[in-house]
Amino acid sequence: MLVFHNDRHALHHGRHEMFRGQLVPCFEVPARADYVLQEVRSRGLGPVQGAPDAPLEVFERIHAPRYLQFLSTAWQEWVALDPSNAERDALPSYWPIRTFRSDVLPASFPARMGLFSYDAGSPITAGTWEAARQGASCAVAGARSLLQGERCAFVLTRPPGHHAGHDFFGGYCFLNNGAIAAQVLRDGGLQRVAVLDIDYHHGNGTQAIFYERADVFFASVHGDPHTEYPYYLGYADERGAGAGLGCNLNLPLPRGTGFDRWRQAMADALQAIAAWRAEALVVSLGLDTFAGDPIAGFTLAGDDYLRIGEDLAAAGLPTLFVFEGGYAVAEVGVNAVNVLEGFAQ
Ligand code: SP5
Ligand code: ZN
Repeated sequence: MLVFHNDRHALHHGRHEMFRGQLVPCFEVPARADYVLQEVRSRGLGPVQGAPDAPLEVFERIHAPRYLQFLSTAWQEWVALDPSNAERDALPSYWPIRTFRSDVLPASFPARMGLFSYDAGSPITAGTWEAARQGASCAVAGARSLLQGERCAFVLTRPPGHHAGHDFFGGYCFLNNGAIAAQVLRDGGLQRVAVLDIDYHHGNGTQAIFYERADVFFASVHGDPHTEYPYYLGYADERGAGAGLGCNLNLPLPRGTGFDRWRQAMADALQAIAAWRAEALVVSLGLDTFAGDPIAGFTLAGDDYLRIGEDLAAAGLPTLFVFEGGYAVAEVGVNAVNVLEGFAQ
């Protein structure tokens, strides 16, 4: 399996996120991707390559130009507020929720931080833009490899992507790598592309991006948002809108769910994707469904990830895997490569 590795991922290295009124060390750390790369290499999954910088126009197929402009200069603006800010990550403090305007673009940098985000857990650091841009370029390259006839490829990048929307960051995500890949597949000539999100957390960004579209099907198996992040999206009654009605499938499961029930939910999602006649599959591959994950609540075991890979292979579609969450750092490499090896065998 081809592996597209973001060799600039460590430039995004958040120090703290807000949790219960305190700044706590970030869960989404560079070591996550390093463990996955180490496991890819030691098990000989396939050749590891980088990717050429994709032009911003490719990202603008998914993200708003003014959002990309903001991200590209956010760190410089943060430091310009006060030179001592260079020692701290940038986090938002204000958000324009109901009754505020979201069409304005305040000159104030903190005001724009809130305009373009939805939580206080996703710090912007000196290298966030560089890392995110290179990761999205890997997603573009991975999608193009499928267009050229590869059966499967793996985009090994962080920061993750599935919580990032058309014009917002959150959930440790800045550019929606999976959505960008799906769009590259569409623009490369495929008519019907499915995104299957198996991260513990609902992929609210991806869902929102494609919610009114009939050409990209979004299916997600995740912790029930009644109790689990991101709380405000991911319910079973969200089925798409307008032309996209029927092209969105959410399968929320209660905290504590084990592999048998989880596996049946993924089978249901794959069944819907097959019935919809998808031509290619993008898998948002989160490993935070693992029993040992520090911020999630399912109870999957290491070997279960081999079965997941086998089940995905049985769907018989060209498949692009995109790395998302998974915070049991020492195990995330084995679990990720179990899926990929299960698929490739
Ligand atoms: C890509 C991805 O998996 N993003 C997840 C973002 C979750 N952010 C909220 C984390 C809530 C932390 N709860 C900590 C419980 C510690 N015992
Ligand atoms: Zn997650």
